[in-house]
Order: sequence, then C-alpha cells, then structure tokens
Amino acid sequence: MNASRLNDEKTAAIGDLREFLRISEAKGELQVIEGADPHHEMGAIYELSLENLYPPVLLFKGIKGCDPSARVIMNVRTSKFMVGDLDLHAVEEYRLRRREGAPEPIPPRLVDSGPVLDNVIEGGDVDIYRFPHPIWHAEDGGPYPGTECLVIMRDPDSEWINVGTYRIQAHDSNTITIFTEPGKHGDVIRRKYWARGEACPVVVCLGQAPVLGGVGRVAHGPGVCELDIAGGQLGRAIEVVAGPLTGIPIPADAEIALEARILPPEEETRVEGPFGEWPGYYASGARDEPAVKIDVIYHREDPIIIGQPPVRPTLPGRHTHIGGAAAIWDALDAAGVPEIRGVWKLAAGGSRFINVIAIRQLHAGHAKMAGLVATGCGPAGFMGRMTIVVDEDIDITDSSEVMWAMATRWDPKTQTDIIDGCWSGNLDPTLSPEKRAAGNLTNSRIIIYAVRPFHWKDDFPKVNMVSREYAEEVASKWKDKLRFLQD
Ligand SMILES: Cc1cc2nc3c(=O)[nH]c(=O)nc-3n(C[C@H](O)[C@H](O)[C@H](O)COP(=O)(O)O)c2cc1C
Ligand SMILES: [Mn+2]
Repeated sequence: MNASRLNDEKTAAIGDLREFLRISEAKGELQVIEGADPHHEMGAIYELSLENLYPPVLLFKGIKGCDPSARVIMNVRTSKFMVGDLDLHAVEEYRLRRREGAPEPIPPRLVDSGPVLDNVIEGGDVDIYRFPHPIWHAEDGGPYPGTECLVIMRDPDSEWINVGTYRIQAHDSNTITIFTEPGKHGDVIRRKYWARGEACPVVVCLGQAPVLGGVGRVAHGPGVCELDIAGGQLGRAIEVVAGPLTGIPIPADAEIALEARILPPEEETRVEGPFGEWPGYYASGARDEPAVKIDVIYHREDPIIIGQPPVRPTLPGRHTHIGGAAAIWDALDAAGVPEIRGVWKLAAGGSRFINVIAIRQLHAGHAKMAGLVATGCGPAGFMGRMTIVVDEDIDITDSSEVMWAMATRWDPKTQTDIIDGCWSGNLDPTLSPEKRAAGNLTNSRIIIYAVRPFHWKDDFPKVNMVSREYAEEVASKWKDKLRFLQD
C-alpha cells in the first residue's frame, strides 16, 4: 500500500466514525464483543485490551440491560493503522509537520439537516439512561456516558465557539455534570453566563468523527474554534446543523447530541466523582459541580458512543504522548538550548509526569539550561513531576536505559534541583487534603541531571559494552552458525 493511499484512508477514518469502523474491520483490527455488562465488565475488558501495545478497536454490542441497537466503540485513537510507530523518529516527524505549519483552519459549513436529527427526544421523554452509561471503574461514583465526548459552547461576548472534551457523569434521566477544571475554556465561558445570572447553553456530543475528539483534547488559544482546526486537518469543512434550541453548531453526523443548560452553581449542584483518572488514582475525589439539565436529545439510528475512560499509565496500550514530547523539544529550541538530541515522556508518567531530555553537552552548565527550560516551559508547565537530563548515548525511549543513567551518572546530592510552587491540578495524587482545601494546587518538581559531570566527563569511567558496529559485524559473521542470532 503506498503512502498516499494510506493517507486517504486515515483521513477517511478520522473524518467519519462509521467509516473508521468499516476500515478497522477491513484491516482485521476490530473486535466485536456481545453481551458485556456495562457495570465494571466493559471497563475491565477495555483495560485487558490495553495490555497490548496496539489494542484492537473494541465494539460493544447487545450491551446488558441496554437497547439492543446501542453500541460503544473504544480504542478509536490507539489502533495500529491510526498511530503508526511510537519512537523518537515519530517525535521528529511531528516537529517537522509543526515547522511546515499547521494546515489553514477551515470553518464549519452550516447545513439544513443531518443524521443526528433523525431522532428527537424532548420534554418528559428525555432520558440519558436510554443509552449505554457504563460504570467504568470499581470506585466510580456513578455512570460516565461521556469520556471522549465534545462539549460545545458559544462565548456570550463574541462569535467564538469552543469545543472541549470534559468528562460527563449521569445523575438522573435529565441531569448530568460536566467536570471542567478551572481555567479551561469551558469554565471561562460558563462563568460569563453565570455572571449575568443566566444558565450556560451547551451541546454535548457522545460519539462523533475521531478528528473531533482529537481537537477537543488539545489546548488551542482562547477565541480559536476547534471545529475550524478539525476542518483544516481533514481538508474539508465539518458539516454542522444549528442546534434547534441553542443555535450552537452540532456536527451533522454526530451519533448522539444533547442540548442542555449548565445551571449556575448557586442554583443546583450534584456530587461529581470519584472517577478513576489517568494518573492511575481517584485523586479529585467527590465534589459539588453545577447541575446540567438536558432539554432535548438528538440521535442517529443505532447510535455509537465513544468510550475512552482513563486507566493507569503503566499499561502498554496507553501510548506515550508524541505531540507533547515534540512541543517540549520545540520549546527548548525556541529558548536557545543547543544540542538537544531527543525528548521523550516515559510511559509510566502518563502524558505529563516524567520528561526525559537527551543532550550532547557542550559546556559546563549546559545540562542545567536544558533541565530548567524543560521544567518551566509552557508544554511541560502543568502537572509535571520529574525532568531527567541524560547524555546523548542513552536511548531515552527505553526506561531501563534511563534508569541506568540515573543509577550510574547521577549523584543525588550534587546533581539535583528541587523547585517548589509549580502549577498542578486536581488530578495530582500528591496534593494533600490541606492544599486542596486551601485551593493551593501547586506541587514541587525535581530535575535530575543524570549526565557525566561536564568538568570531568573525559575522565568518567568508560562504558562497558560492545559497540553497535562491532556487534553487527560479529553477528553477521556468526549468524549461520548460532541459532540465537537468527530471529
Ligand atoms: C478522554 C479525555 C477526557 C478529559 N476529561 C477532562 C475533564 O473531565 N475535565 C477537564 O477539565 N479536562 C479534561 N480533559 C482535557 C481537556 O480535554 C483539554 O484540557 C482541552 O484542552 C480542553 O479544551 P479547552 O482548551 O477548549 O478548554 C480530557 C481529555 C481527554 C482526552
Ligand atoms: Mn478551546
């Protein structure tokens, strides 16, 4: 298969959920599961699937206790044909695409109708429980129909439409909560309505083209409409219908869309959480969050909800964040730190906690420049924990090599910086109850300089290992005779 064919196929898959499903099946990457229990069992099957680096796309059908036509699709963004290789080369390719410039945004195209409007449920018939609403993890405080969902809002002061992914918990037939961390765009916008004494109109989609989940999770600037970014990525406008009640654009091929109101918190709240989160804990606990009232539900025939609940980052199928590593590398370059040879996020740290920087040291203090910038720059600023700086001979995509560098080149007393008062969030498990209560969402960071100290690096003991070149030479000479060299 040539590259352009692959690109066409990937574009088709990210632009349309049902096309994604068809292509996954054709490629043998689809696993259909019938009769699973939405109460913990679906979550457990999902977690088991993530024991594979490239888990299959899961399609749950005939879900216990649900309408037989309802379906849940999982692993939309982690299948092999969507992801490709996960290595330093992928980080470099990502940076190259960033340098070539993001595709020009294409605003959505308003159309009169679309499959999302095929079924309309309103008034007393509104019932979110008609659709699958799994309880994903054992300690979750309730069902979460919205994980990789879209929360679409209109800024009351401008024409800005924002699309963000924030988790959705169901509380009763027409009440949900939307957990939006302070400062996220959805939070900024809802506060503006509340300040005027109004509820905040909102559209929630529970199943949509994969490209939309892709842009909903990324922080674009305020005023930027994520639908335009998605259009740019696809090379065509996203088709939207105007929400009949709110006027907010709804992707015309969304599987399920809710038109709803986020009530001011003084009017009505519900206890949100706990929820199993991506660092691997239930850290944000249970809090009061504003109640969200559903006025109308629209859905396609046989709707498909996307499920993407968080799981512990130690599972192989929880991929490292290639784009995040690329963004830190770009920030190091922009700050003028020379000779960066690689940036990687160790999988166990999820997308945030452990960043590793490989440098070729040029002068005394060079490793420190790299460590300080990589810790304080924008893409690493939120919820970091460790920055590990290593020499360029370390394969930073291999945790065991990084640990070896720490074990053998790092003197904890003299090659460490600890910095306090850094930006953290509710999901950080190390925040004490006292800090949470005081609203002090900050943590400390460690910078580990696991490099040969510059001023005596030439006297540092030599590495005891056969060189790659000599190993390959010997291997090719002995391959025919030695079975262990033949695989
Ligand atoms: C599956 C998934 C679930 C997420 N859940 C939440 C959430 O519950 N609350 C939140 O504030 N951010 C959540 N995020 C992160 C936001 O989507 C991300 O910060 C995004 O930039 C928000 O959009 P905004 O920048 O327009 O506010 C989640 C991301 C993903 C991929
Ligand atoms: Mn935004």
